[in-house]
Formats: sequence, C-alpha cells, structure tokens
Amino acid sequence: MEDCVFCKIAAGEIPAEKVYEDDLVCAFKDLSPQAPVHVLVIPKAHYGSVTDGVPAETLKAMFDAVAEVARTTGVDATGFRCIANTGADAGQTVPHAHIHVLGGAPLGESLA
Ligand code: DGP
Repeated sequence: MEDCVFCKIAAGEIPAEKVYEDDLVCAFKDLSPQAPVHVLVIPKAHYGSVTDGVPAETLKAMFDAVAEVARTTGVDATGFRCIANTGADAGQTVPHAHIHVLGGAPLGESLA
C-alpha cells in the first residue's frame, strides 16, 4: 500500500534492522524500543490490523515468526510479551498489522 511505512520496510524501500524474514512475514527492531528486546512482526501484504482479514496462513506465519524471534533473541528462556495494538483506543499508530514482541527484562505492566 502506498504511503504505508511498514509496507515500505517489508519491500526494503526504507531501512530497518530486520531479524527474520520469509515469504509471508518479516520482523524488525522497533524504532523506539520499550524493552531490551522489542521486535515487530508484520505480514508483508497490507492489512490494517491483525483483525482486518489477515488470512489464517499469514496469521500462522506471524506467530511462527514470533516463536523464531523469541528463540533467536533468547527471550524464549526468560519470557516475553506479544501485543497487537488494534485501533485508536489501543494506541495503534501504524495502520499495518503488527505484533510487538517484548522481553529481555521484567516487563511489569508496560503496554508497548
Ligand atoms: P503501535 O502503537 O502498536 O502502532 O506501534 C507501532 C510501532 O512502530 C511503534 O512502537 C514504533 C514503530 N515504528 C514506527 N515507525 C517505524 C519505522 O519507520 N521503523 C521502525 N523500525 N519502527 C517503527
């Protein structure tokens, strides 16, 4: 989608520190990390949020990527949080489906 920052990251048109990529999804470090590990997992195709008709195969690929990111960053050993802000009241600022993966320290009640 034109003018979508996450579509541009997925396409390699703007830089991001990618930590995982396959045919359906990619994962990259958040620009404003809220924890020592803060990675965003996105579908390469554009959907406005995780509830905006993302196909089951892509949702599975997103959660498989979450597990892979947790493993490669080491937070699978200590615990981590997944957050999918959806809509205005949740504070979603980028209207492209994404899952935050946060960990690397006790998170308390922070909601990235
Ligand atoms: P949310 O509030 O759930 O929509 O979070 C969007 C996140 O995206 C926010 O934590 C900051 C991050 N973000 C926004 N623009 C960029 C960007 O250009 N690059 C990267 N790496 N992260 C971005």
